[in-house]
Amino acid sequence: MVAFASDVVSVPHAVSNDSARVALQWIRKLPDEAWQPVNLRSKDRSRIKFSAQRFYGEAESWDTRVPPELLALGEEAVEAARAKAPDAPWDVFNIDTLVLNRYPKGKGVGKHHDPPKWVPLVVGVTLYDDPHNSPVNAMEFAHQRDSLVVPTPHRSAYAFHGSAYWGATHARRPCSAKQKGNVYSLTFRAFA
Ligand SMILES: O=C(O)CCC(=O)C(=O)O
Repeated sequence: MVAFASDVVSVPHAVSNDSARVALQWIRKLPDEAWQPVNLRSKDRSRIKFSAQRFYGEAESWDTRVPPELLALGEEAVEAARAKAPDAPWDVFNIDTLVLNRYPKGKGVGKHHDPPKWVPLVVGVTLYDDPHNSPVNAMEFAHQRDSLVVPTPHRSAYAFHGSAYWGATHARRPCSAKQKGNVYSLTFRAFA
């Protein structure tokens, strides 16, 4: 048994088809300039952050609040994840930050820890432009020799907290070359 596995949950169908459709429509309307590199070393314009707090990369154009259309999606996923992980710190998890990543085929995010000063709980929703014609992507959590791969189909959510937040790294596995359109990840967080 992987040591931190009890602090990671996966929820298939965490958000409804309607919620996914509304969120995807909203995301696709964003102007291309809104997408910015993850950090100064990156060339890919793949990230938008909605928060009053600093969280890795910053851009002038980014909003300081989570838009209501996407907050609704986060709250739906929180309810679904909470039912599966009642011991996570939900009582202090007042969503104030959304990190939105878009992954074209072949792209992912390398392993990293999230910064301190945040509630040690992340809820991530994954949406696909073309879920019927794209292989399922995955998140990977790792600590020393232990690793846990969590498939992330369309409309699924994952949540990680506690030892999986502090001890393990997380990464988005590179998306398949066969993927059609983008995969989007919406990670909801709360500043401590
Ligand atoms: O793709 C994901 O769901 C995770 C993204 C992530 O870890 C990050 O943006 O720091």
